[in-house]
Amino acid sequence: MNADTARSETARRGQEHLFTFWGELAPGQQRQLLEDIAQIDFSTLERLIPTHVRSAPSAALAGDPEPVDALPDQPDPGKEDDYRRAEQLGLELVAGGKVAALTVAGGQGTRLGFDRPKGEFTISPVMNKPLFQLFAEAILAAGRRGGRPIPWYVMTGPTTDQPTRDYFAERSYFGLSPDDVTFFCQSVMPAVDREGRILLDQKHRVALSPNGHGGCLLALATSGALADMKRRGVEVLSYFQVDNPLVAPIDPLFLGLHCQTGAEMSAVAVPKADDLERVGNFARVDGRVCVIEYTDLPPALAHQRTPDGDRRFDAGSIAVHAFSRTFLERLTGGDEAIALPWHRAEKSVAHVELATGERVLPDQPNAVKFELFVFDALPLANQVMILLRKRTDCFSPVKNAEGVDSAATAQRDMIRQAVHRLEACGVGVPRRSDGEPDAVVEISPALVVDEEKLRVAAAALGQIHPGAQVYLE
Ligand code: UD2
Repeated sequence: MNADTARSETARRGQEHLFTFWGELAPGQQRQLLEDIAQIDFSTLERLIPTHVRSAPSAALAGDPEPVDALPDQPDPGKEDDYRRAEQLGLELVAGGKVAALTVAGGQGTRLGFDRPKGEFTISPVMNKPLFQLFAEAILAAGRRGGRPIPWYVMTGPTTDQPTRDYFAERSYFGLSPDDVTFFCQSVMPAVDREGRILLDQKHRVALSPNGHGGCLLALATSGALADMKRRGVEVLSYFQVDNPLVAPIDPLFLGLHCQTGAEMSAVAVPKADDLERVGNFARVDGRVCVIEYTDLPPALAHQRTPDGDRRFDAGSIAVHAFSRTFLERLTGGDEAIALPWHRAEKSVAHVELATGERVLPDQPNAVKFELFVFDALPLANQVMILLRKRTDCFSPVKNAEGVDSAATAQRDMIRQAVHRLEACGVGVPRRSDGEPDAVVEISPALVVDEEKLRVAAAALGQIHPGAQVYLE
C-alpha cells in the first residue's frame, strides 16, 4: 500500500488521524506505519464499531444453558471394549499418517511477565525443558511409535513469529524434521478508543494485537497449512495451547473417540476446581454444544447445584480439541469463518495522545480490543464429542508469574503426575509428612507415550532416596 492509497483509505474510513505525525517520521518509520495500516481489516472493524464499541453486545445468554453430556475418563461398565477400540483406532490414525498437531502460540503472555514467546518458557522440574521442547519430544515420540512423523503446525503472532522460528532453528527443531514443522502467523486487530478511533501505539505504529486463538481457523486456510494437511493425508488435527505443560499433544484415546463418534469437533473437559475457576464452561444451548467463557457465565449458574449437591456446570474447558480436517475446510471455505462471533475486551492500552504526541498508559481501561475464540466453532459442528479427563492427567497451565496457574503450580503438578506414573509401575517414591512427593521426578515424553518402555525404564530405576532428583528417559 503506498502512502496516497493509505491516506485516502483511512480518510474514507474516518481514521485519517493515523497520519497525524507523518511529517515527523523518518522514511523507515513511514514504511512501518504503512505496513501496519495494510494489516487493518477496515470492513470488519466498521461492522464492529456500532455493535462492540459504541454499545456492547448483550451480556445475557442466548437460550437456556443445560449441562453437556461428556464421556467419562474411564469407561462405564460394559464400555471397556469401546474404549480399547477407540484407543487402538487413535494409534492406527497416527500410524496411517492421518493425525497432525496444532499449537496456538500467538498470545502475548502479558500476565506471565515473560518477554519471549511463551513456548520458550522453561518449565520441566529436573531438566528445565521449555514448553516447546516438551511438546516437540511428545510429538516426535508419538510419531516414532506409529512409524510415521506427525506434522506439527504452530500458530504464532506478529511479535512471536520470527523469534519462534529462530528458536526452533537454533535448537535443531528438537529432533523433528523441519519439513514436519510449519509455522504460520495469525492476523491482528487494532485497539480502538470508545469512539471507534484506532489508537497509535507509537507515532509510527498502530496499536495492533493478535485477533484471538479463533484466528487460527482462517489463518490455517490462508497460510496454506490446511492445504498442506490435505496433501499429506491428515484427517484429524489435535489442538492445544502453548501454556499447558501437562497436555498430551497426541492422545490416542481422545482422537480415537473423536473419529469413532463421528465428531467434527471434540473437546477435553475437566471437573472445575471451583465454581468461578477461570476456564470456559461447556454447556448445551438450543441443542448445540458451546463454551460459555467464565466472564460470561452468570454467577447464579456458576454456583448452581444439582439435587445431589454436585456443581451443575462442572465441565471446564482446558482448550484441548480435535478437529476433522473436512470440518475446518467447511468452516473456512465459505462465509462461515467470519460467522465466528467477535468478543470485545476493555483494556488499558498504551497510546500516543494526538494533541500532545505523548505516549500514555492509562490506569483505567481506555480501549476496546477484539478477539475470536476457537471454541465458538463448537456450535457449528454437526457432531461434538466431549471427553472428561482427570485434571491431574492433562491440565496445569502457566499463566501467572506467581500464585495459581504459575510456573510453581505447574512444576508441582508435573512432579505429581510423574510420581503417579512411576507408582503405577510399582516404583516407590518417598513422601513428605504432608503427602507430597519427597523427590523431584521428571519423565521424558518419549517414555510417557509408550507404557512398555516406561515400565522397563522404571524397573531399572532402583530405590529413590528422599530429596532425590530423578530424570527418567
Ligand atoms: C483460555 C480459555 C479458557 C480456558 C483456559 C485454559 C479463552 C477465551 N479462554 O483462557 O476458557 O480454556 O484458556 O488454560 O480462550 N492465543 C493465541 N492468539 C491469540 C490469543 C491467544 O494464539 O490471539 C493463545 C495463547 O498463546 C495461549 C492460548 O491461546 O496459548 C490461551 O490464551 P489466553 O491466555 O488469552 O487464554 P485464557 O487464559 O484467558
